[in-house]
Amino acid sequence: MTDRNQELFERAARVIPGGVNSPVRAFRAVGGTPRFVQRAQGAYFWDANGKKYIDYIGSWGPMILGHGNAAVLEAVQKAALDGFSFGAPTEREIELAEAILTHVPSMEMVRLVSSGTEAGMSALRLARGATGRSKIIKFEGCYHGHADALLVKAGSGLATFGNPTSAGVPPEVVQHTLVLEYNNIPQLEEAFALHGKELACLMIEPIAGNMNFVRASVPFMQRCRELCTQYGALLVFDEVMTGFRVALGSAQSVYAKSIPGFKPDITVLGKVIGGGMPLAAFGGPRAIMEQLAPTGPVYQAGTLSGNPVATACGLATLKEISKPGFWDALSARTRSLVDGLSAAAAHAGVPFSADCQGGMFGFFLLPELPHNYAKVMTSDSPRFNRLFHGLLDQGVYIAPALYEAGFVSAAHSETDIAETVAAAAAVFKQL
Ligand code: KE4
Repeated sequence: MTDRNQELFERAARVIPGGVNSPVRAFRAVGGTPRFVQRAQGAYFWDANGKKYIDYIGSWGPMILGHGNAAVLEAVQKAALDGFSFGAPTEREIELAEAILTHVPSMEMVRLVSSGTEAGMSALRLARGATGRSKIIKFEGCYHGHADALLVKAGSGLATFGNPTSAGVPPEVVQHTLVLEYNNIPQLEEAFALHGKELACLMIEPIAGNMNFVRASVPFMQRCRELCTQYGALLVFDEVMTGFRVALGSAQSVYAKSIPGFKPDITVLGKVIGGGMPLAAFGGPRAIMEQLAPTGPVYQAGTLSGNPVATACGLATLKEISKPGFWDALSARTRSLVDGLSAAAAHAGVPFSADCQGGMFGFFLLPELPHNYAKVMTSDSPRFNRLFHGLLDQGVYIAPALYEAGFVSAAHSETDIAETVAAAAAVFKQL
């Protein structure tokens, strides 16, 4: 039988670099042929051969309600009939902004944009504009979109500034970016002692979903907050992935439970707030946000910012996830998956550690949860790839890379979880 995924992949590669519009989709890390999605519904999608998969990517986070949620679909269809895009303000942008601010009290104002990269890039420019400083801190293993200044890997050591991770990024663009080790408090303190007064911001993924699933420890996060305050740098929370995904109040509400009064200065959001449509945002206190054009000197703009169809999708999504009981049910479902996988791995004698929060999870073929990038990368990559393909063959679709997180939606049933665990148990036995 002809494999339509393979046919489409070969055809795509003739006209689109690598056959994909975002590199991780090409299966380069795991090998094999990407599955071309024909359609999706609820917790599932069907590929070009008509094969059904239980979907644990959900567009890398946005599809928290599952695919084709009826209320969201109705809102999008209605909005589309009223017009696709105006380049002029609409009431629904206000409604979405108000909904976001309701659940993220650290923000008094928010600017809507079209992608997480755009939001992170703009937040960085805002932090630099608001402080008049150029230097920034990011952490190895955290990804904040592909803006030049953030495509940086660790330098040769502490206090040496980063080197570009991508061709096309001039060294002078990353000369102000200091890359530190996640969860390393002594190194953080040393960096602030050396550069604190020149730092515009520290940008961090509070739960690093781009290292699969690594939490910033509470003491580490507390020191990030204290040192930013002490030196006048802004704490920028990149919650593109964790925002409205790990909790209704996002990851910052999880840290506020352990650190009384905890708030970042700027928050970057995306994914869930667009419900699968191109929409992201960044926000913070009024005094910072009013530095943005047209009220302030920091320029930022976008043709499709606050797009009327995307805001309808996002607003309907936020409305659904704000309903009573939503988070208890989603968290329980995710926990059920993680516990089931852990038990299956233990039964098969496979080293395994996992963690989850709300509708986001991660697991490692390591006996203990790693706490930084170097540890994550000690994972047995070939073994992960065999697990990935073993699951894929059984119709379970997890991230095609060991450093990516996984996502459960409200549409995933306990039956889906049981089928997933059974599929994993079969693969663990021969891993
Ligand atoms: P986008 O520009 O892809 O919308 O967002 C960039 C971004 C920013 N910050 C964080 C914490 C993110 O996770 C992302 C994007 N996440 C990846 C998944 N690791 C998107 C998938 C992809 O690149 O295709």
